Amino acid sequence: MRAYKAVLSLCLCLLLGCASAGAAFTDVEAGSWYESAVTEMAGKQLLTGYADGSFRPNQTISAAEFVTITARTAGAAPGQGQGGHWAAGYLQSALQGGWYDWDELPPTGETFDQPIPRQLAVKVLMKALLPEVRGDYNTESAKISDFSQLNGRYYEAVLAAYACGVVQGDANGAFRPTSGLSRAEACILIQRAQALSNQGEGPGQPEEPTPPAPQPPEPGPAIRGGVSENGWLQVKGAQLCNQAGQPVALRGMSSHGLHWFGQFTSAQSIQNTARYGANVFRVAMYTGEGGYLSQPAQVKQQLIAAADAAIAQDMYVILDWHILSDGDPSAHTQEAVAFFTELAQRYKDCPAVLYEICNEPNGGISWSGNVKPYAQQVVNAIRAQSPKGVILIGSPTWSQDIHQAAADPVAGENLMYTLHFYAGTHGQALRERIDAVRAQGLAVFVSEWGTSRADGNGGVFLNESAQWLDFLDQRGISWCNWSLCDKDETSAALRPGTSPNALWGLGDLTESGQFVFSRFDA
Ligand code: DCB
Repeated sequence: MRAYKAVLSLCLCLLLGCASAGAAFTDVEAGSWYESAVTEMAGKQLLTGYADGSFRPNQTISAAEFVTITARTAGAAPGQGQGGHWAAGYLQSALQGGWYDWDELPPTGETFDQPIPRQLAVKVLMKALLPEVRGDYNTESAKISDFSQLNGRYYEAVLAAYACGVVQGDANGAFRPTSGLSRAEACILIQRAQALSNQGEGPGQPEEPTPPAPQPPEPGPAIRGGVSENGWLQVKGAQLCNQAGQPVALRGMSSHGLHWFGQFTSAQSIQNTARYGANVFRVAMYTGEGGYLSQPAQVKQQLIAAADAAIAQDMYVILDWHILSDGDPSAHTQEAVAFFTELAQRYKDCPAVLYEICNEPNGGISWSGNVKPYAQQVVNAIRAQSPKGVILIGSPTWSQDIHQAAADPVAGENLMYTLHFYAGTHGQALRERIDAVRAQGLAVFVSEWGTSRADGNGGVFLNESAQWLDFLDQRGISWCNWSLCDKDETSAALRPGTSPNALWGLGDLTESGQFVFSRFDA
């Protein structure tokens, strides 16, 4: 059970060169931002994992779990709960202690197993551990970019939590009061509150309270649908599914050309994208245009570094053989076979990796004469190393001719076909084509789309883009947006001059970037 997690941690350890496993849970990575909090709290028996030995750090924490861990941390005794829920006793004592009100978590229990909203979690935490702390309205509310979303009954607790440093904003200064929080995030918050609460009680307390030590940036929302949650992907009929066979949709960014804008595949840039909710990153490695075919060793190293940075963020990652000016993939079959053999060997045990074998075939070529024979050879080469990694296959006319692939598909399992669109150029006709091929059982993955025209510029076409994304969301179709770079073109997500090595606020995102980043968590 959950063998893929052991495989993942092994794979991460190999990739990241970890010295030791270091954690008691099967899925708490040594050296992760939450490892010490989780391990320390488990050591004090404030929390336990699941029966299978996992902790599930990225899973959203329920009200029952959050209140129970907080109550144990505060040393509260369980009361007489009703209804037989495992946490009813602690919930009852929390209610009696005034940590929350009856209507926030009715004792009848119907919401005990629901995600606890962040504003309520912070109220419970502050009431339980730091009831005396207060924050100044003007000073603290100015730190919270979405303060207007906060329900007034949580002002006092949230302002206090900001004032003493228990809570810091996410990458764009937002608190997201009504969202949930992950189990790992909850541990960090509870641990910080406990540390401050112990300081307050300690003997010889200095007159001036010591300001909280500088903290690493607040982790963003748990990546919904990351690798630790979904494991190996599999294609069932027209639908991408997780290891357990449930439908899953990946949403994220494509890099621009690695050899031009490789700086935006840095660990910080990828982490920034993950913090806004993306669970997939596409590494676009141009083959022509001075890319891989001209400088293979260097560009391949860049691709591996980018892939490993995405894997470290619990993201899926697409290795994209980005043909464009070299429109006929079969012109470089040997190079592609050698490249994918090596990469599939490297990542054969890593459930995070997807292979995109020909970005956009174009020019005077055909599906059955050029693209399919190429695809069959590369698929066979990957399968010789990686029995089940998902493979994405392009089609003529810049990966729009999926109907030709549907009529004559490549042999093999876990194969998907890419459909690329640009909202300023492509619309209803391509959407209808997607529905038609899905009805024939073809699995479609939108591995590249833009809010611009097909040339990467013009617009920005946000209404058309929203129509497209609604269409994809309704069908559970995965997508990557073109592109994560600061080039002065409308499809770029970042404003010119954005640092690849700093946190990004909304002001760093272009009009396109703001729209796209708001749609990862559809
Ligand atoms: C695709 C390519 C991608 C290209 C975008 C936007 O091409 F996969 O590499 O990106 O769509 O055109 C653009 C960059 C520019 C760069 C240029 C050349 O945004 O900064 O200068 O690549 O490297 C498509 C997609 C669709 C169509 C045409 C192209 N179409 N195309 O439907 O006509 O001509 O590149």
